[in-house]
Amino acid sequence: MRILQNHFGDLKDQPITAFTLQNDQGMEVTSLNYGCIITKILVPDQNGMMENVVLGFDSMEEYERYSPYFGAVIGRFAGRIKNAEFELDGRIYRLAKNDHGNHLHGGLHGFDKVVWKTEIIERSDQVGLEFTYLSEDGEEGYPGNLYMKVAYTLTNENELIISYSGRSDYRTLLNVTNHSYFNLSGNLKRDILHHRLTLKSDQFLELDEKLVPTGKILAVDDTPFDFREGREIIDGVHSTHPQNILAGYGYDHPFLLAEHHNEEILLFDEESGRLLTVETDQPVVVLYTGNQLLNTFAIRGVPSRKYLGLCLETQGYPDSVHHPHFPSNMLEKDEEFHSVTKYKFDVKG
Ligand code: FUC
Repeated sequence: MRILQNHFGDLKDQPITAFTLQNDQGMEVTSLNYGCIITKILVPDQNGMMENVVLGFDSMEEYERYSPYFGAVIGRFAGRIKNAEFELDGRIYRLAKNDHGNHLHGGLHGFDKVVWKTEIIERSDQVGLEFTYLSEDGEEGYPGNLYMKVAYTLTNENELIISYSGRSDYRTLLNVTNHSYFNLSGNLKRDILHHRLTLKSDQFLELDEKLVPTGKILAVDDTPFDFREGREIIDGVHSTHPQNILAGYGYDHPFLLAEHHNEEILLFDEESGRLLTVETDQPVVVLYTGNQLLNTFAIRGVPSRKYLGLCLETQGYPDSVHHPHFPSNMLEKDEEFHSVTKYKFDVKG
């Protein structure tokens, strides 16, 4: 196993490095110290062909100009916060209104747009990176000096393990995720409409027309939101269910996970044979099927378009601070936040 380092570009005067983790099977994960962005994941198809299975760019300019959070770590708060404000200990905190009057993905300059300190970790059976960042009190409107750690670990079993930790010196909100857009066809040969998703989830959150949770928890039974036996993404695109239409013809929904670290999320592309298994301790996975992907740029030569990738954002409940019946994303002073999501790549004939 090994780790390679290359100069990727510059953010103003700061050099940005691309770190490539390689395991003994030839799997590779490349990520940047900018936003902890995963730019590439190379894994074999059923014929042993190594290809990239995530959306990403080869230059800083493209990330800065076009990226809708491709591969980045999202924080301090993944998803939307209604009206971009919340009350905590009698004080109103105002955040950036960067999404139709609401707050999205930590604001204008979230974890996805900052430079993280990086340390390399090399062990006999795994290689990894540890990213750290101090988000200062008041950054993007949030209280507390928040010390964050994100670790990416690659094993010889073709697993990428992402672990997040955080600690604040003041009560605050924290909800983090990774925003990789997967496309298992390999090098974006096809869109994701025929990817088959299986979820251990009986319920999902209803959204309003601005994609903020209404507070209602809906049952998946007899809807295109029932992935328990597996179904292709295209079902939600052709669906007349108002929730699919409102999401932009597809999915942009938080699913409540009924199990954890037990094959709760499976994504399969039959043509390549690639299977991705995601396991997490987070309560929710947001399935976003790239309904808002613009066609104004190209991704490594492939024109960007709707449904070219899909995100499986393991996280806490969006807008939880306005819904007392949702599990809270409050991080108490000096409390240690810790969470792990594992992405395992296999092939299936
Ligand atoms: C996802 C979605 C949003 C948004 C963004 C780029 O997390 O929930 O609707 O488009 O990513």
